[in-house]
This record gives sequence, C-alpha cells and structure tokens, in this order.
Amino acid sequence: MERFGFVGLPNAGKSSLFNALAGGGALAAPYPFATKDPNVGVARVPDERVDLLAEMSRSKRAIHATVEFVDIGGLVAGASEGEGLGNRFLGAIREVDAVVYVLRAFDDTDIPGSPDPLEHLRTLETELTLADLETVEARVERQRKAAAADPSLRAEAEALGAAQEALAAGTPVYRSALSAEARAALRPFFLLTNKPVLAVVNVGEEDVDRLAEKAKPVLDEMDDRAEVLAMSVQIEAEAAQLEPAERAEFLEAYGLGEGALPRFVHAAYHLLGRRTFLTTGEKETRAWTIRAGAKAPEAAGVIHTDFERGFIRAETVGWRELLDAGSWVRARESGLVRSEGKDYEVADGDVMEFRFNV
Ligand SMILES: Nc1nc2c(ncn2[C@@H]2O[C@H](COP(=O)(O)OP(=O)(O)OP(=O)(O)O)[C@@H](O)[C@H]2O)c(=O)[nH]1
Ligand SMILES: [Mg+2]
Repeated sequence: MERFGFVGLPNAGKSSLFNALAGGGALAAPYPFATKDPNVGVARVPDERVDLLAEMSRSKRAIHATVEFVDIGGLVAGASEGEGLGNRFLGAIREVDAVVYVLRAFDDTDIPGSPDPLEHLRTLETELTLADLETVEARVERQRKAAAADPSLRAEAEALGAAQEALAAGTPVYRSALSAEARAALRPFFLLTNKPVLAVVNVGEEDVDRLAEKAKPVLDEMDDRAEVLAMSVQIEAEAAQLEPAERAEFLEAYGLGEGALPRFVHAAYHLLGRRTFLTTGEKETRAWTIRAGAKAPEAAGVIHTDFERGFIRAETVGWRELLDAGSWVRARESGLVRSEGKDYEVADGDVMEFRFNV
C-alpha cells in the first residue's frame, strides 16, 4: 500500500485534507496545533475499472487498491529547536512513500496564519531540512569510519557527506544536485527531504475556478521537482461527509468533478511512478499496484511470490477490450487475449491471468 505523510504549518488544512481524502475522522479546528497525535487513515482508490469488471464477472468481491494517509501536528519556524509542538511528530512520517506539503493559500482573518503558500513552503522546508541535517550529522562520522573498514559502505558514506553539504546550505535533498544513485544510497536513513513531494495548494472557496492560476507560484518555485495540486480542501472535506449521490451534486455545483481523492491519487501515482493492473473472476475483481516498467513476473509476484518464481506466461487483455467482449471466453475467442512472456512490460489497465508452475 502506498503511504503519504502530511506536513504543513498550523492551520494550513492538513487535518481537513485528511478528512477530504480519508472521509473524516480528524479534528479540523481554527486554532494552531489542533492536531496533537497523528491521525492515520486508509482510503480506497476509486477505480471504475474495478467496478465495471466486477459487474461483468459477477465477482463476489471487488477489491480496490488502498492508500494510507498520516496527518501530523503543525510545524512552525524553530520546530527543530522545540518551538510549537517541536518536530518529534516527524518520526510518524519517516517511512511514508511520499511527503505531502499542505500549503495554505486561503485568506480567512478568523484563522491565524499567512495566506501566502510560498511563505509556508519556505518555513516548512527550512524545518524539514534542519531535521534531516540533525539526522545526517548524527550518522556521518560513524558511517565514514565504518566505510574505511568496509569499502562496501563507501557509497552510503559518500552520499551522507553530500547530503550533509546540501542540507547545511539549506537545500532539501530532493531539490539538491544529488544523483539518483546517491539518493537511493540514502534510503536507509529515512530522510524526510529525500522523499518525493506532492504539494497541495489549499485555496479559498472563492478561488475554485482559478486552481491553475493559484498553483502557478508554487509550480514555478518547485521547478519540476514536485507534483503540485491545487484544491479547496475545505469544500472537498465538506463533500467527503456527504452520501455519494449528494456528494456528486455538491461537487458538480462547484465544477469539481469527482472530487479530491481521484485527483490526489492520480497525481500521487504519477509522482511515484505507479501503475495498476487488474485480475477478474467470479471470486473477486481486484486492482493491484506495481511500479511503472514492471515486467509480467514482477506483477505476478505482487499477488504471490510463487506466481513470480514459477512464472510461465501471462494471459493479458486491455480492460476496455475485455469489457467490450463481455467475458474472458469471448475475448479469447476473438483473439483479444495475448499470451505474454517474462519480458512483457505491464501496461496500466491490463487485465491478467498468470500461468505458473511451482
Ligand atoms: N476558509 C477556509 N478555511 C479552511 C480551509 N481549509 C481549512 N480551513 C479551516 O482552517 C482551520 C484549520 O484547518 P485544519 O485542517 O485543522 O488545519 P491543520 O493544518 O490540521 O492545523 P493543525 O493541526 O493545527 O496544525 C479549520 O478551521 C478549517 O476549517 C479553506 O480552504 N478555507
Ligand atoms: Mg491538524
């Protein structure tokens, strides 16, 4: 399951975003540090392909992919030195797949805080960078000594040294000049700024028809290093409280389509390079998440390690073609089902059945 950790200044809308995506459960309040303990929630990834194929196969169960969200307390300038709630909650998001910056761009004089997302971004990154610098400084000497004795540790030690230099200069690792290899070597240290970033620009209700314009300053500042998504977290959180039919009507009135979750997941999967393949049958129809570029045996391994070990071939058909054919049998009769081997790169939306031998 993909996991996302939210960071931001107090009152930026982290808990409201959590509610919008996870369907509620977090206290969102107009005072700083409303969140004292991390909120953890799981959401089903909306995916019509699963629903349609489940209907076609009369599956007993339809299993969507799920994602996890972790909402922590707000950070303030000086958090690394204990200001506000300090930065101890950052530990709760060390192991997430991506960090979500919640940047406030809504103006509301009743709610303390600046409405300038770039100011939020700067303060936030300073604190994350300082937290990482602390982590790196605690390790770098020890790692150097270890590498002197064991050359296999050299890449890690060198990467730590490079990270220390970038962080000390105030640059988060993901925005630094560190190579992909160096960043991979840093993975065991769980640095916060070494993770992919998705920035959510939280705009006011009055700006929902100008999302692209509101996202632009952050987009420019990020210079392609992060995914940037603008939304009115408030409206989306209100929508998430409603019954599905009412929700659709409510979002429609704002011209917001399906709402926050599909857009968020789409941006997040893009950021992380994730793809979905499907399996369908009477027992269940299910969405499985793989990395972009994964070959058929790797996809099989997501279901079961035996499938990967004993992989022979994968019967494969695009979900739309299968649906149009109406069943596996008919799709096969029409020659739509391809028999793919171990070098086949799985495409998003492939429906697969694995042949294996153990
Ligand atoms: N007007 C307006 N208010 C918003 C918006 N997003 C959030 N709020 C309000 O701002 C306040 C703070 O939101 P939260 O979601 O609690 O913020 P947070 O980032 O979790 O704050 P902490 O947990 O204190 O760090 C709440 O009263 C929200 O209702 C918005 O887009 N517009
Ligand atoms: Mg909160």
